[in-house]
Amino acid sequence: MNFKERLNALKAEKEVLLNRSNEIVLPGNGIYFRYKNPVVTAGHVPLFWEYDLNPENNPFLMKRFPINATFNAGAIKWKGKYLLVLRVEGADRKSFFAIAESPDGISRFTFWDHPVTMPETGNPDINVYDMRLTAHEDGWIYGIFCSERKDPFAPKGDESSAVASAGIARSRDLVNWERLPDLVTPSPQQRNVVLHPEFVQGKYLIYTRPQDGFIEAGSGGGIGYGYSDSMNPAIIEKELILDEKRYHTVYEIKNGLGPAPIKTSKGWLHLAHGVRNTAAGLRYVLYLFLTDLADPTKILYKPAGYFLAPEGDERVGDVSNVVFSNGWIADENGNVFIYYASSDTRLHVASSTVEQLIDYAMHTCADGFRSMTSVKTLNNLIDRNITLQG
Ligand code: M1P
Repeated sequence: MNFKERLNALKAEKEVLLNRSNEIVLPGNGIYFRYKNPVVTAGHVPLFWEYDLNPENNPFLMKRFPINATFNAGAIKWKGKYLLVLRVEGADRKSFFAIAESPDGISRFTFWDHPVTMPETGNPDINVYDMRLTAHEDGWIYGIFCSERKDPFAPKGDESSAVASAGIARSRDLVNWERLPDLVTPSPQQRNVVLHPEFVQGKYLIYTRPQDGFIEAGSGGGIGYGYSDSMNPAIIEKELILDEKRYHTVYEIKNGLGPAPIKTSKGWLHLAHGVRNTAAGLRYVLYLFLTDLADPTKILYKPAGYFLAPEGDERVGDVSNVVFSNGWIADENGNVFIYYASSDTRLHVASSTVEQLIDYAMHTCADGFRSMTSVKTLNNLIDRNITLQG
């Protein structure tokens, strides 16, 4: 194939992928529906990102900037479109943010021409990822993300120890971003930091995930929170724990909040990820809980176990056995699109409604933390169903 023939073939292939519809997978579990196809993959990036399209510079039509993966996306409905701020990772392992939009939230996601140019602070980020978007009542759209830098105290020869902090930026149009100072907290490292959309007692409520080291949450007890008078700079003086890690649960090793919570008539819906250890390595699943409307730091309902776990092809990727979510969109009609990535490789959607998610949160049994309590819960259900059948 010559240059022109290959380019035409690549264009045709891209056209098919970008215009592909998506299909609900029936019958579902009553809580949400999965979809047949991932919504964004590395294949979705424009050809003019990966290739130099000038035959004089690139006679073999080689990829000059290969993209490795597109995953962990913040999400927002913006001017009638469903927008994702994806973590795009190049073959060089660096992540950056790029926006893809869709007319219906489940298919035809198309990247904007340019990725986000995120300004740096005086201490440049080495890697940025996992943006949580919050349209705050102060009028700004905030993007809080992980900023990773080399650990300045790493011993000579240690080229992997890193420090994770919460980078903060804000925008009014999602194109121009103002970078603010990184979040300051009592904990040495932070990841999975999320801004609550409303003021609480006149302050910014910020959910945190204190951690001792880059990978290990260590003594960081779970999903935390604190208050800041301002976002410029955002300073939390006292960090408290909202949802702690616990032995023999799906979040025994670590957990972290997903997207900003959704306000409902019954409370704030939260989606989070939990991590447990297995002989095959860490396993990441999603779980859900509901907090008090007046006091979003008080958990009212928390179903036992996971809400969504990796299935089928989702189990395999660059970091296998992982699902991760940092974006969801609640539509005006009550539909909810939950964007989750699988195995740090590609992004999927699941759809539900606020009504179903509240029902799930309020009427699914809480964890009894022992096999015996699980058996009691199951027997209770069986007996009620047998009675029903007469
Ligand atoms: O590889 C799984 C996930 O690991 C990290 O999440 P956490 O801080 O909870 O361990 C993040 O690097 C995330 O991007 C990644 O998906």
